[in-house]
Amino acid sequence: MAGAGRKTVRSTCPYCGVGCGVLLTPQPDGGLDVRGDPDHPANFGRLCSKGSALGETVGTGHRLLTPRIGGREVSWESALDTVAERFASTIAEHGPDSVAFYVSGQLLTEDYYVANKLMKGFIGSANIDTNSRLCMASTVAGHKRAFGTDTVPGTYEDIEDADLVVLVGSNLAWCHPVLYQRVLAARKARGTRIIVVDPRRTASCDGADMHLALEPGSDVALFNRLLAEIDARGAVDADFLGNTTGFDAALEQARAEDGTATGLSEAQIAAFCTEWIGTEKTVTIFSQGVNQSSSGSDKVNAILNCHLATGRIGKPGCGPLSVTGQPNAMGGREVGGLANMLACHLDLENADHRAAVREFWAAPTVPDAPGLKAVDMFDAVGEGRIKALWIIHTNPAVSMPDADRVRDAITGCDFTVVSDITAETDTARLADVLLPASAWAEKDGTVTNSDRTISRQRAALPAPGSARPDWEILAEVGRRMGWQGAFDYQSPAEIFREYAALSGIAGSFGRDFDISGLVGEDYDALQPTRWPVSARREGGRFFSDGRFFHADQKARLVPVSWRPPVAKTAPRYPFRLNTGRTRDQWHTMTRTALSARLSAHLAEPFLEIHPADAFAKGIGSADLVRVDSPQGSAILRARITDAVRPGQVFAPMHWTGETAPSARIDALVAAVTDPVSGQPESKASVVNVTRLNAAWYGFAVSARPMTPKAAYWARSVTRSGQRAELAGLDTPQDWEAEARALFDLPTAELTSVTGPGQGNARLAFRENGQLVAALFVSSTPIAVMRDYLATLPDQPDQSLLSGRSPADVPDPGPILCSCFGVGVNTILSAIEADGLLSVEAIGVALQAGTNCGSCRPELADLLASVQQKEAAE
Ligand SMILES: Nc1nc2c(c(=O)[nH]1)N[C@H]1C(S)=C(S)[C@@H](COP(=O)(O)OP(=O)(O)OC[C@H]3O[C@@H](n4cnc5c(=O)[nH]c(N)nc54)[C@H](O)[C@@H]3O)O[C@H]1N2
Ligand SMILES: Nc1nc2c(c(=O)[nH]1)N[C@H]1C(S)=C(S)[C@@H](COP(=O)(O)OP(=O)(O)OC[C@H]3O[C@@H](n4cnc5c(=O)[nH]c(N)nc54)[C@H](O)[C@@H]3O)O[C@H]1N2
Ligand code: SF4
Ligand SMILES: [Mo]
Repeated sequence: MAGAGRKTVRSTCPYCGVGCGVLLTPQPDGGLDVRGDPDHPANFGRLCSKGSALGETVGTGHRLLTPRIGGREVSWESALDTVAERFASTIAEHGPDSVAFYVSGQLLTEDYYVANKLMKGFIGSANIDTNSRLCMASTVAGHKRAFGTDTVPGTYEDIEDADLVVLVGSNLAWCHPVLYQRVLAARKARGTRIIVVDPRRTASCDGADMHLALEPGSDVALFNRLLAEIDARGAVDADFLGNTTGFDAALEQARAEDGTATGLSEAQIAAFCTEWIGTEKTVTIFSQGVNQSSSGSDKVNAILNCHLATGRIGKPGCGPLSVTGQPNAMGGREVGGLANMLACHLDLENADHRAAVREFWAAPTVPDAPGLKAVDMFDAVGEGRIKALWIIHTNPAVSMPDADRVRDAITGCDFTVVSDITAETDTARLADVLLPASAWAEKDGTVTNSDRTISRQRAALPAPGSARPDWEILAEVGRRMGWQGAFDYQSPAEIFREYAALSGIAGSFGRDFDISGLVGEDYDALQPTRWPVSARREGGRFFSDGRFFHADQKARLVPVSWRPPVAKTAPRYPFRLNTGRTRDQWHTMTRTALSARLSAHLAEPFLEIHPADAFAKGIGSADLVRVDSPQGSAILRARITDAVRPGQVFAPMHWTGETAPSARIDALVAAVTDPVSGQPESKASVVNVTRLNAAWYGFAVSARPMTPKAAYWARSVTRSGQRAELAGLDTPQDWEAEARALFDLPTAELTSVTGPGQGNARLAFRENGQLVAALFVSSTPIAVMRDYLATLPDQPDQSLLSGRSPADVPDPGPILCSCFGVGVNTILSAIEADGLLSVEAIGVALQAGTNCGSCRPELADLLASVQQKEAAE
């Protein structure tokens, strides 16, 4: 509870683009109490598992506290001078295009604004790109082609008014959980139907009426069929078509295809078209299954074409809705964070726009050509064309495609600066200069969520050490490079006001993004506000007047045709590799992996593979597999499941050199991009999968951090320390020496049981009589009660060496409900023993699923599997 006298601060969750409001109350012990803000229009008090666990991630143990040069701690003066001097001398010698910034959709708008102003206005290059290139670029390109600007037409409220929600390439249940809860609430209130279009069966399918497991990359073929059917069934809105051009060409192109590329049956396609065409109030939500594709922009336009042809846009309860990934992915688009945009949705290629921005900034120059997009930028770094690089709030050595090559490029760069909150990331370890940034709970600014709502982020905790907010670090460097006046900011409020004023100029050019109405607003008290906010208009939906942002005010239907993914499967690489997210981890895990609760959901990197493929490859259920692509290889745990189709495999994107070095999945992803947006095809690489012939498998728990060195390892935190999965290709001669090195326990007291073979051993270490670490090894994948053991040393340890829980402590199994720590085994036995028939009944009996609700789809799945099993018996 909020401590007496402690001030509660209203802020925003720093994870996904739903943009939930949070109430933050600092605790006497330095911790933070985090609640959902009941008054925030995105979540009305709800939080998902990640938001609920935010309080567990604000510790300072892992934080970078002081600037470093070459690994040595230095003063801010020295670090900032070095950065400014090196950038200035590189520019003097090699020109402005020899430097680059690579930034992030998690930066606050004010940070982003300063970075963009520094690069585009003062350094005079457009070489600033962002991880949003890997995320939202195809949507931006699709929106601009169709609407003339990057405008999200609808709002979250449209979901509540919809009769049909189509999720295309979106695992909303895991990636935008609070929005998914809003979809489910609509379903309960008005019977809204849900269709999921995804090659893989996901948690979002559990509540769905229809799941179309289309061929990877074939969305254009599906929506082209839909467009042809819309016409054939007389569903075109002829009046609305008057607000558009390009219908005939788009239709002709659509008709040239028959939908076979989707791999779906005629009956499935017909059923989909009937639902879609027959339901006026349809919202099509799309995300990375659409964007992260070599035909991503075309996929976006194929969807927009159908909404434009039926006039289902700009009206309550219908429209296309691209859900943004990062908390400020939308703000980054507004502020011009991409290499081919100017601030406030102004166009870099437009001379009038450039002149206006230049005058407003009193800038020496504004480049007239787009800068390098992410993949090209790191190519240029690798080739030595970029000689000074500043990476802010992103971890490209893990998250970029062809990640080993990107890692090598950064390593080889003459001068790399990294701003991060921790030194323990794959990218930060490569920096020449490392700058400590304040984290979300320590800084002030604004973010924009998926439905254009701008919310304040407010500081609730002091920044540890000498960490400083990103905008301030950037402004310091700008001043040191000689532009005192332009970067003389004292507060984020000042930056926001300047930005809002610039947007007024954009508004006068007829651009959509205009928040000039907020110039005089009290920044500290700013309430969640949906843009635009100007004398011309406020909030609401766009396009209800049928007017768009092309010069003729008409929208464009864009003729598109299906193209398969660029990488082709072949006998050497017979599987299609899909990648994405899990429920409780955020990207490269630098924050979510600090929470024992979140880490318990899926504690290891894995590869989903179909049972038939696993059988054919001789892969058993707990086996490790080696995954090879033309770019790189990985070792992952096999998860045999028919959620993926034969010939396809899926792996999460989260694990890193810090958490599981053999599982950096982007090392396997080819750096092919969409020709229009430059967005990488992160979901359609080709790989081979083989069973890993490990000599030994291990499981370790320790009260302290471990330093594993095996061919395969994955570590995660537990309530009382760390746990790790291990496997090696050669059996060590001396298990005791191995274990002492792993645990860094040279002298602790040892109890050990060594099995008959070299590959079997159980070792437990004590200090002062207290159990501090244990290692279990076996020549086959081992079945120990991991979740029980992970509670060490909280638990009595008499049965530790047996690897089983004592009779009176049942093994809860893998944790499903992270809020209340309820495991699969506990739920299964309650379902069976108490005859629970619904997710609600499980909630009443065990509390599972009753807080954030993120695990409700998995609970439903578990119930269904028990019911199926019972039906079969
Ligand atoms: N828990 C969690 N939530 C997050 C994040 C996180 O890291 N963790 N990250 C946030 C960010 S930045 C983003 S961008 C969003 C992403 O949110 P989502 O896009 O929902 O997440 P992904 O898992 O990347 O991909 C979505 C789905 O696309 C499917 N897919 C793959 N290929 C195709 C295809 O060709 N067609 C179609 N139709 N589908 C395909 C995949 O099987 C996958 O289920 O999530 C945000 N929310
Ligand atoms: N294979 C595959 N690859 C993908 C994707 C995929 O689906 N599949 N998805 C792509 C997408 S959509 C995205 S958005 C990217 C995400 O990929 P990244 O952006 O690389 O991942 P994050 O872990 O979010 O990195 C954020 C970094 O910022 C640091 N940080 C946290 N707070 C602050 C702060 O306040 N200031 C500063 N300066 N640093 C801070 C964190 O410690 C962390 O190192 O991954 C992309 N890569
Ligand atoms: S849905 Fe979850 S991760 Fe996304 S903003 Fe809300 S609480 Fe944060
Ligand atoms: Mo993203």
